[in-house]
Amino acid sequence: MENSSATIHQQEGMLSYEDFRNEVLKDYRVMLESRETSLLGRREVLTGKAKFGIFGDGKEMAQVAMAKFFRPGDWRSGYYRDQTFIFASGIATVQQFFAQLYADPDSNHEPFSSGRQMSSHFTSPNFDTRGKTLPLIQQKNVATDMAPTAAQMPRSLGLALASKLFRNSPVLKDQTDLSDNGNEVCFCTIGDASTSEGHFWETVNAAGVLQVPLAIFIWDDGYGISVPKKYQTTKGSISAALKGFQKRNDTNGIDIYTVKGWDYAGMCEVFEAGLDKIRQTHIPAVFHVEEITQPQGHSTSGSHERYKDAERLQWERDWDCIKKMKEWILENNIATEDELEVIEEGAKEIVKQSRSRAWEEYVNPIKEEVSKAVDVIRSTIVNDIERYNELQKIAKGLEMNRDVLRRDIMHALSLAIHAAGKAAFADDLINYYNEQKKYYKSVYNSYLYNQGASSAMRVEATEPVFANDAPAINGYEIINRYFDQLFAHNKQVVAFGEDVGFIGDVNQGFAGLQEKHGEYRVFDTGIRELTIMGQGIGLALRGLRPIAEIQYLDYLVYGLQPLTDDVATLQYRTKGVQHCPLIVRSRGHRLEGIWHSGSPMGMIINSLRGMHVCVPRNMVQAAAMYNTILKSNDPAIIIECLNGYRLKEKLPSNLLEITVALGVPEILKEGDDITIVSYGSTLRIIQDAANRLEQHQISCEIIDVQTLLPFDIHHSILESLKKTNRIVFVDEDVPGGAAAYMFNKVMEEQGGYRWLDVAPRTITAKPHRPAYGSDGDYFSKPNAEDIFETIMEMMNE
Ligand SMILES: Cc1ncc(C[n+]2csc(CCOP(=O)(O)OP(=O)(O)O)c2C)c(N)n1
Ligand SMILES: [Mg+2]
Repeated sequence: MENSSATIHQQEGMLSYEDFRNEVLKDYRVMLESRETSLLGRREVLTGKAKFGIFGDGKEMAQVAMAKFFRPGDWRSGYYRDQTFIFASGIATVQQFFAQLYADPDSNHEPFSSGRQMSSHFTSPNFDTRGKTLPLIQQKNVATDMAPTAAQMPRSLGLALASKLFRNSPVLKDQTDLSDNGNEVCFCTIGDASTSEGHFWETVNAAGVLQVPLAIFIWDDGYGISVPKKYQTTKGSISAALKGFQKRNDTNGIDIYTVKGWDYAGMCEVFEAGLDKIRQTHIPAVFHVEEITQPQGHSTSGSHERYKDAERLQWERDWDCIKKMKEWILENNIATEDELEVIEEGAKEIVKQSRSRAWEEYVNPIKEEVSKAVDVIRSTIVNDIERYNELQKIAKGLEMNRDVLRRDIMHALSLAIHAAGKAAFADDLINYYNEQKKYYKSVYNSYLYNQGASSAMRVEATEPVFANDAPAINGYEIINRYFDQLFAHNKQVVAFGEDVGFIGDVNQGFAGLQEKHGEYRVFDTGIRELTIMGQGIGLALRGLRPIAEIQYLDYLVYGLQPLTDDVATLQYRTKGVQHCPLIVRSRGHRLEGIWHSGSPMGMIINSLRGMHVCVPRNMVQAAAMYNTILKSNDPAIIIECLNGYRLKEKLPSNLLEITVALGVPEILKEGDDITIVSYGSTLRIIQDAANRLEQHQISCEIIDVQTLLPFDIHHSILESLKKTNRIVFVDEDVPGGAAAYMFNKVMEEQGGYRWLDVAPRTITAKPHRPAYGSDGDYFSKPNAEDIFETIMEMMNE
């Protein structure tokens, strides 16, 4: 230890001793403020002022050390223990931390999630209000946090990969607002126990293969809640377990460093050298930070005395990083005990004040809303003394409630409306209730989707134009020509996935395009759907326009977690602050057998609220959907028809201009007797059935919904139903899946039940997976006979 101050002094290079000393004392202060935040934060929960707390106590020293090397342009993708790093980097104030702990919905107080996320979930904006990327190179960036363990891993890979593309892709050289020649490092943090997740291993492997500037910091406090390392990690040490990934001179791989979470000088030294190397070489690294403590246990939900023995608890007290920092400062004569005491007292005071300000700012608006509601209730005029007394009682109850929340206001107003009864002059009361309802809706229910200028909902339809001699070519050739033009036109676009690069995807959509547009624009990945999605998320957050491919829709399940937890919730959980314009490309519905015919659309639309779900029936329509999404900053999944690549389609002459308006169905065939609602491959089978029905004088109106999310926003299906009075919803999902969703939309949301002459139906696939072979397909998926017979039955009812 004796030489440590000399080492750090040297390593700080140009720093004068005074600067060095100030730097150390500043770090000590930030550590103390952060610790005090954790201590007071826990108290706020235990006294009922906040609902749940999770804090970064014990990890302070490692994080002030790491933050020294976090530069503008860099990205952090971490988890809920990183408050100290965030404070040290100037991304959040202690007051904002408390505002989040209280769930303050005002974005001026809590700019990361507007009270929607629990404590320690930070965010930086990446697009401006007009939808243009911000100069990300000038700010310290944070991919907004998530609670699922290791969920930050897949996107970390993409955030780091972006640097590699910016450094190597010739077309991106001029993107100097987004990258400084790929010098940006992604700082990823993870707990020791969360390294047990597959996400961690898939990411580390991919980073070792790709050679991207990813720095993974593992906070090793020995536990995942109560479960110790011996049940989590082979050999009880993640750095030992990772040994085979270690890079040698003649291989790719990762660098591995181990440091101690109480050794300030040691960590500063290793982090500085390690991060410099990552920045320069793009060789990823793991920093295994061992011997970290957790003074208050995992969260406010329990106490760690339940699972740590006396010896461990004593060890945690002895090796607490704040105690160690103080000892080190004193041993090295950097400051005196008295000087440190001043810093300690100052830190406590600052946190106390920040907490009080955050609380005041949080409760004052609620108090005002309460007093307004009380006034409105009190001033409601009723003729009946009983009703009058009841209203006064409700008002008083609300006024006297010391832990009042907004839900109590709504409850009181609702009680008051009913107490006032119909005869009263209760208009003001009712109006106020409705106004507040609307206001709270904007507070708590807005921004599931982009509400700004860059929303895909603003894109209008542009129809394809066909020249007189337009050739009819295979579907895969249409999409191939489209992608070719797209790469030439939009340099932010990159496409990748299994077999996407060299052979140009299994159905040749990208055939020849790697050769033509370069290996940094169209490229292969390993078989790793989870991190293919993560790759796409990270690239999109950094301002690129990734098309990330899932080879078959059946395998989306492997990559679904980052889509449902990260992409789909992104707008909502940041209240529109962060955008992730990712396009997931896949292909599905019918072809062959149990894992190549899937159409799990119910699963998709239920798990991906917050993304657009586009279901083209052919490749011209698919191209139009890519264009629509690319004109916006919204994420989407576009599911092409597996059996559509070899069907002939006429080639439009305006492939790059065509667009689809999302949520606007297309009437494929007009008819009078029955409305058939569907999408994708099934439409071709419906056409066959409709032709046969036509011979029985039954006229079918066939509607392609085009997109499932959003769904028929102008209620055009209802208009059709008003004409036909009969409706059937057809798709290839299981019973109760997406067809039931469409049914619900039209019957309940559009009020379609009022226009029915016969019971509406859904025709779906069987509940089992589809059997192999053409007969397997016929008897597993809806077929023309099913549709014909169901409709005949409906006509005879
Ligand atoms: C996917 C998932 N599984 C379980 C949980 C519940 N959970 C939250 S934190 C945690 C332990 C994480 O331990 P570790 O990674 O060591 O981080 P630490 O909290 O110790 O810093 C668990 C099991 C979760 N959030 N996400
Ligand atoms: Mg842990």
